[in-house]
Amino acid sequence: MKIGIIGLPQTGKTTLFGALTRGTTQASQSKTNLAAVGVADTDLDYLADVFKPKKTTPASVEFADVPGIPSGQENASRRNELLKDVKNVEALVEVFDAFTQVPSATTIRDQIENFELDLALVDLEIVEHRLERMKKEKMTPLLERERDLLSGAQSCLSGGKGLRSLGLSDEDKSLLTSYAFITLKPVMYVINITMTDETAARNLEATLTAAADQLDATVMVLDAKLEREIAELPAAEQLEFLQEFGLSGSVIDTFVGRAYQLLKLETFYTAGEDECKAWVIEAGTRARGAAGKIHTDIARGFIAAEVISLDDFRKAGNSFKVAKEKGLLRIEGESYVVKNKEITHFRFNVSH
Ligand SMILES: Nc1nc2c(ncn2[C@@H]2O[C@H](COP(=O)(O)OP(=O)(O)O)[C@@H](O)[C@H]2O)c(=O)[nH]1
Ligand SMILES: [Mg+2]
Repeated sequence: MKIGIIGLPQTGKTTLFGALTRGTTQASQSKTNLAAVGVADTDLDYLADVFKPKKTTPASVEFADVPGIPSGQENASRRNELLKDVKNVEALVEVFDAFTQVPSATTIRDQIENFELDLALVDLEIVEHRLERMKKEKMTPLLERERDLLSGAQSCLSGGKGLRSLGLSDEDKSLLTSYAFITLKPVMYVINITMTDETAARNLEATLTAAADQLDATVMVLDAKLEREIAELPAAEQLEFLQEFGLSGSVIDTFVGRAYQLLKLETFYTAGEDECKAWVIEAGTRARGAAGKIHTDIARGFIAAEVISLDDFRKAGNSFKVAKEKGLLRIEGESYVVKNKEITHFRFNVSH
């Protein structure tokens, strides 16, 4: 599960990437940087507190920090080249410079519109190329449906709007999957400010969020430079630093959590003395599929899933034994749809 960090040059992408990786990665400005970042999770912390395992493994999201994407017609080929690196990402973080000037909601909205326009042109080229070729093809009902969708996409994109704004159904989106349209990917707009006043920043975020009337879009206002400085400090000095600036805390954990939500992912836990681990699944995954995340053998030899919600686990005094006695631990079959944040253990048998 990968998220691409993109934007114009010099907007703070690599600085944000540095904050995400706590400065542990030597980041390049000319090549795409990659790193997996753990998702902070108080429920996993809770389980680790109960079981005191040897190892605790959070869910993680991979971030790709792509070199700056230049604007303007003359840069079209460079833009296409760089955007190849985000073809295979599931969501985008688009970073905007709001630190060189005092940010206003209007100027930020203009920046977002201009950048989206550049991206829309990239998608438009793909759409027009395909529509042209389709003219020579023999039509089937499915191809006709696809052509109609592409025609709709063409008008949307020529109007300078991203495909997100069409609010396509999941079914229509899946017909378009192979095109990997950039403006159809869920997006988080990061407004990179110089943090002076937290309340003002949160207000700006609320204003921009209300204006982001598109589906699959969310807004976060943060100070990438400050976040990186905090991330690189030893834990003991972080609090002191924050107090000095009159700030309540880092927002990097919130950022990663919101990015995870953007991917529409869910989590189930396995918990024990050896390891407490958060496993990542797509919403709607069934028990056998979830088992396969752990090991293909467990999916193959699947017998049953023992499932309990975190709430019920707490009610049972953090004990699987008590939970079983109280009937709170459920036994589910392979087609059970695993719910977000359940503790799930699998019974399996692999005989050859
Ligand atoms: N004042 C200020 N400067 C920033 C901020 N974020 C990035 N910069 C500076 O802007 C320049 C470009 O940042 P960088 O992260 O390399 O941009 P990129 O080209 O988008 O990767 C660097 O000199 C950063 O120190 C910020 O939030 N505030
Ligand atoms: Mg960079």
